[in-house]
This record gives sequence, structure tokens and C-alpha cells, in this order.
Amino acid sequence: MVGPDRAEQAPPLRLSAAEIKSQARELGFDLCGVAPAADHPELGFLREWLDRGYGATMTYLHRSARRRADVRHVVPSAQTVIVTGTLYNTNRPYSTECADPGRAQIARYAWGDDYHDVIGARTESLLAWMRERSPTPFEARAYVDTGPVQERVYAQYAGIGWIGKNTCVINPEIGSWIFLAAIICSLPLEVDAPSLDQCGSCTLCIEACPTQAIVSPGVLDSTRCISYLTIERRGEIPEASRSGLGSHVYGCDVCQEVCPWNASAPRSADPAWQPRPAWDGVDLLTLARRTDDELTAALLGSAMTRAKVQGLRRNVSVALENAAVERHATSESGADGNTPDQDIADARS
Ligand code: B12
Ligand code: SF4
Ligand code: SF4
Repeated sequence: MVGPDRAEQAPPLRLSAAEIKSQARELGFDLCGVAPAADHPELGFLREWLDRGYGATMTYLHRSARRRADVRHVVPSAQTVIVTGTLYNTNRPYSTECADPGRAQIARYAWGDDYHDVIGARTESLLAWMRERSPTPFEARAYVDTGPVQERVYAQYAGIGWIGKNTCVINPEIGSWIFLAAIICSLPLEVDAPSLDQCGSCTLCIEACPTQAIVSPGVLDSTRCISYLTIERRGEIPEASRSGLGSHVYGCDVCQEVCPWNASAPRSADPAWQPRPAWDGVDLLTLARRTDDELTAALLGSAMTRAKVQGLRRNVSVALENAAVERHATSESGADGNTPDQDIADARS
């Protein structure tokens, strides 16, 4: 009797990057790459960015700046960072295609389920699978958005995409409507080639930003960014910033919508990212008239919980003022003969 080949019986010497990428695909990730845990020059921009005040009131960025400067401050034995990208684009028009100032604009990443939960669970599954498969134990930490990691820099070095002038990571095949997640680990995996900048001479995002928040290529001033103002900022929105919000009530997609790399972005069929009926094509008045209970129910398990009902109401109120002013600017006495103040009072009644 001939016994099995000895080479076939031997366990693998190490878990390979190719096996991890194949498993990532099985788990629903669209992109996966590996970056070295190295001293990448772009990591150093964070300090200067914060010093210039571009981090606004996001004090957590200041508190964790040292750890964010290098993943080896988070996992000292780190050798590589596995980065995944997940497409969340769905079959709905861009905000820039909508001329109605009464339509509530909500960033598409927030239309479905909370990506922290969905991607977080998939990332933990990938890490658990790696631990099972690896012939040797290793150290690792997995993060989706909320960890002290500059995810975009590692995404660029993992070959997921380049950091565009709008500061978003753009993949040449599927565009920038992607969530990022990172697993910092001590495994010496084979790394990918970094993505190359393909913005060229284009400046469409810088020109289209409604609040001039992209102060120079790749540099965003959060204090001016609608995404910051509507999601992260607590308390009142400063008077001077209100008109710039237009009808954006949660986040902003303009600098990605105008990007040529998103002109024919593929759409995800994943049920997690499909728009919830409560936000799908909703207008400002309908949102304003919803009860707290209705809003709370719609926010449950969605990425929009960050602003809470109170924050959403604040934003809708600013957007209603903007819509009323816009309507009165285009028709002398307003479509219904009301003044802007009457329109707003009607909405609140
Ligand atoms: C803080 C934060 C914000 C802040 C600040 C945004 C920002 N540009 O930093 C606010 C609230 C404004 C925000 C908005 C949005 N965010 Co956000 N955000 C983050 C977070 C938590 C940290 C980002 C960070 O480190 N910023 C610090 C600065 C320094 O980084 P940066 O602006 O990206 O700058 C890089 C380059 O542009 C360049 N750079 C910076 N300065 C300079 C200077 C020079 C001279 C040069 C050449 C280059 C350069 O180097 C930097 C390296 O990090 C990450 C998650 C994470 N942990 O990484 C998500 C993250 C970046 N956000 C994300 C998303 C989806 C959004 C929004 C699209 C949401 C929305 N629709 O409203 C918008 C997009 C706005 C935009 N154009 O960036 C995704 C981005 C996915 C992608 N494809 O890139 C991330 C990765 C979350 C995730 N896990 O998916 N966000
Ligand atoms: S998210 Fe909106 S406000 Fe912020 S930089 Fe992009 S276009 Fe400007
Ligand atoms: S709009 Fe143009 S400049 Fe801006 S990120 Fe896209 S390709 Fe780059």
C-alpha cells in the first residue's frame, strides 16, 4: 500500500495573503489588500492638519494623535495591515442631480444599516478565520472607522485605491463609494503595491464643494465641511455656516458625486446598504413632521444614530430655512405667497 505524499500532509508554514484575500471575498468584501506597517510619509500630515484646526471639535482625533501616527503604537508587533473595501453604492440618483431644494439630502453611506455593525462583524469573522488557519499564533486588532488608525493611508499602501484630492480613497475599478476596515497584525504577509494617484489635472471636487472645505488638494477643513457640521458638530450650527448646508441634513456626497471615477460606479445588491423607506427620496417637510418615536424607530441600527433625533431635527430645521429662502429667491412672493418665516412655521405646525 502506498501512503499519502509526505508534502501533502505537512501543515502550511504560514497563512498566505492570497488565502486571506480569498476568504475576504467569501465574507462579502469587494476589495482586500495588504500594506506594510511602516513609517509612511502621509501619516505625518495628521499632526499638521490638527495644528491648523482642521479637526474642528473632534477632540478624539487629538487625544489619539500619537497612536494614529503609526499602527505600531497600537499593536507593537505589527508587521502588516490588511485593508478591506466594501462597495455601498445603490441605485439612486446623486444629490447633484436633484434640483428640488425641498428634498432632504442624506449621504448614501447612511441609507442602510450601520456599517460599523455590518462590516465590524465581517471583519471579526475574517480575523477569527485567520486565527483558526494560522499555524502560529499572532497578535491582531480589527477596526472599522472608530479605531486609532489612519485607514486611508493604509488603504493606499494596500493597493485598495489612491487618496484623491477630495481626500477619499478611490479604487480605479469601483470608485470611492467604499467603506474601509483594517486588521493590524503581526503576521509577515506578502504586501501589495501601493495605488498610484490618478486624479491628474482634475479639480472638479474642489470646485464643486458647496462650502469650499477642500482648501487645497487632499486637505479638508472639517470646520467648513457639511459632513462635519451635520454629523459631528454638537450644539448649534454657526449662523455663518447655515446657508452652505443647503438641503443636506446628514453628511454630504458632493465631492464624490462629481468625481469622474464615480460616474458609472457599480451598485451593491447587499441588502444591508439598500435605502431604508424612511429616508428614500424623503422631503424636508415630511422629515420635520415625523414624531420623535417615528424618527427613533427609523434610526435604530442605522449609521445615522450618531446625530441622534435632536441632531437630525436641528439639521432639518436649518435645511428648511435654506429651502424657504431658495424658493423666495426664485419667485418674488414664494410659490404660495408665504414669506420664508411663514413657510418654516407651516413646516413646524
Ligand atoms: C475624521 C473623519 C472624518 C472627518 C474629517 C474628514 C477628513 N478628510 O479627514 C469628517 C467628519 C469631515 C468626515 C467626513 C466624511 N467621511 Co470620514 N472619517 C474620518 C476618520 C474617522 C478619520 C480620518 C482622518 O484620519 N482624518 C485626518 C486627516 C489628516 O486625514 P485625511 O483628510 O484623510 O488626509 C489624508 C490625505 O488627504 C493627505 N493629506 C492631508 N493633509 C495633507 C497635506 C498635504 C500637503 C498633502 C499632499 C496631503 C495631505 O494625507 C492624509 C493622510 O491621512 C476616518 C476613519 C479612519 N479611522 O481613518 C473616516 C473616513 C475617512 N470617512 C469616511 C467617509 C465615508 C466619510 C464621508 C464620505 C461621509 C459623508 N458622506 O458625509 C465624508 C467625506 C468627506 C471627505 N471629503 O473626506 C470613510 C472614507 C472611505 C473612502 N472611500 O475614503 C472613512 C475611511 C471611514 C470608513 N471606515 O469607511 N470624516
Ligand atoms: S463632503 Fe461636502 S462639504 Fe465636505 S468636502 Fe466634500 S463636498 Fe465639501
Ligand atoms: S473629482 Fe477629480 S480631483 Fe477630485 S478626487 Fe475625483 S479625480 Fe481627483
